[in-house]
Amino acid sequence: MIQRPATLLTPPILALTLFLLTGCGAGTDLAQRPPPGYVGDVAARVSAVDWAQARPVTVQLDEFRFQPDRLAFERGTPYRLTLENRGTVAHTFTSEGFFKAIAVRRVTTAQGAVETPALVNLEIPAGQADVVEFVPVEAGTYDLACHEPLHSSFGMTGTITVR
Ligand SMILES: [Cu+2]
Repeated sequence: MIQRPATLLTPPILALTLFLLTGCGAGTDLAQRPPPGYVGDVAARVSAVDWAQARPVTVQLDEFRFQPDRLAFERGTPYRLTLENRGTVAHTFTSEGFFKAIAVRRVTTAQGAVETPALVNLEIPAGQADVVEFVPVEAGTYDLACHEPLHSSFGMTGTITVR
């Protein structure tokens, strides 16, 4: 059966559009105990580096891209990663592989700071910024994506390399 263009205006599609615009994403999820597969000894790893030397990196998020969308980090170097949502809806910074490859010292959001969490997901509300202080541990190349509905299919993807 051939779908006519008029079906694009049916209520389910309108509901989906509202869902997209209001950004009902996965939400920020910071685990206080590392799930399986995450880096261990996080407290020891983050205390082994000089945070006064942390390198600042900023990624801007908007509809529908990460800028820059290719990130590279070096093992053993402390970073202070600022994720700025300059868009008009919530976006996530999600990379399961990368999150499992780093030791996180602290995540600071509008709700406050969380010490040594395991990152499961980061959702940044429109107009806000999260700051992630971390040390890369495992080398690899990891996929980055926004997990808000359909955003990755609109091109909101990237790559993170740890050397
Ligand atoms: Cu997004």
